[in-house]
Amino acid sequence: MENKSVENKSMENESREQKVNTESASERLHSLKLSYERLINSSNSPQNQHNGIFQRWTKPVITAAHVPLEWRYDFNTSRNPFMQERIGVNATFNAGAIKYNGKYTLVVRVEGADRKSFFAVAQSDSPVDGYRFWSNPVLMPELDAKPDTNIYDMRLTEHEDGYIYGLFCSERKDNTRPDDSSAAEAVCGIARTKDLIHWERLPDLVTYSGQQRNVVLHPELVDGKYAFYTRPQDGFIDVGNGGGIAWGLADDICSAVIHNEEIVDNKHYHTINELKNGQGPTPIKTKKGWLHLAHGVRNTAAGLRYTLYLLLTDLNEPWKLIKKPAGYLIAPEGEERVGDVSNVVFCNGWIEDKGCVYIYYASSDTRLHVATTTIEQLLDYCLNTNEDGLSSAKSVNNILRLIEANEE
Ligand code: M1P
Repeated sequence: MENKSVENKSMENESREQKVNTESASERLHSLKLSYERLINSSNSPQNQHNGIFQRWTKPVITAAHVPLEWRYDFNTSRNPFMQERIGVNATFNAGAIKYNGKYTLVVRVEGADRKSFFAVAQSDSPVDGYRFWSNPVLMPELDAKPDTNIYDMRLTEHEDGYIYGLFCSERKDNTRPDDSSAAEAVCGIARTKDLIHWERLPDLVTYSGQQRNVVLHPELVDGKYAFYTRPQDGFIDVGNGGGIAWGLADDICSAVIHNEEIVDNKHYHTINELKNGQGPTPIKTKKGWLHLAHGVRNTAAGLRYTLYLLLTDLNEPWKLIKKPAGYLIAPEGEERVGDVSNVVFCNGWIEDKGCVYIYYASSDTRLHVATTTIEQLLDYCLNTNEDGLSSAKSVNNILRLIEANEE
């Protein structure tokens, strides 16, 4: 009797499992599609607390879950009876940004579960939510002689020559160290487009200062030349004796060579960019100078910490630093602190639109957020925040002066 009931139970379970399995493929697909649309259509809202300089928004604007289901699932239920994810996406972060055809447009770094990054365009009518990826990711043309292993972190520049340029990091195995399987070299890849669909790949930037990451094209010609923000560095991760955000000119964008790199903003002992720094997005032209967003990196017992900071450079001589507020503008906070590479905020895209500024920053190499501000607020911050006095005593003096002023 007991045996019979055990047998019945197991038959019941079996038939339930079969039902679950046959139903689940189509049901799962249906519910995946519903939750995907719910995610894309969900609205965002600003955080209540802010510092008067910028405002964070509550939800990330793009996450791995925003990547279209068609890129990840085989929708055919007989080929995919469990409706398994066939191609995994690990993260969506570090996006270039422009307003294109009236839409807020991001060229997102999508990183697969296989650790390969690629670019994909996501657009919205709203700067803060509703981002939807175009139907296909970008198939970036490769250079015949030097195919990329991994490409990432595109900076978009709408150049006065009429093209939209995408400068990005192209990473390849460092063949001078064949025995070290993690030895890599980073160079600046250059591509241009008019529609963000068809990309013309140009030769990689040539510099004579080691490896290059975080290279950005200035939007205007300077003395008839293409101007770049670079970051000379000795190794793939370590900048070594190099480092600092630099400036260099190239005669021709179709075979860009920079002979001299002049430092615009150096790394400095006991600051947020003690270890290294790098230009973020393309600078924004304002009445008071060029506004730059950059990242600064310092080492800690818990690993590297990446924060974002602002700079103002001269309107006519953009390589000359005129203001640099002390410390960071944005540091990783709350959930932003956790991810694939924790304690990181990174930004390579912002959009200025009628005086408003949308800062698309990624957290911990995992997801993309937005913070909102205005040109007026950012200039006020740049022009009226103390510069780093480089000692505790100078920092305390700044506080004492503020207390005194408040007593007047
Ligand atoms: O992991 C944090 C960042 O590290 C690199 O930036 P940098 O060259 O300044 O060290 C980049 O790989 C960047 O993509 C990444 O977010």
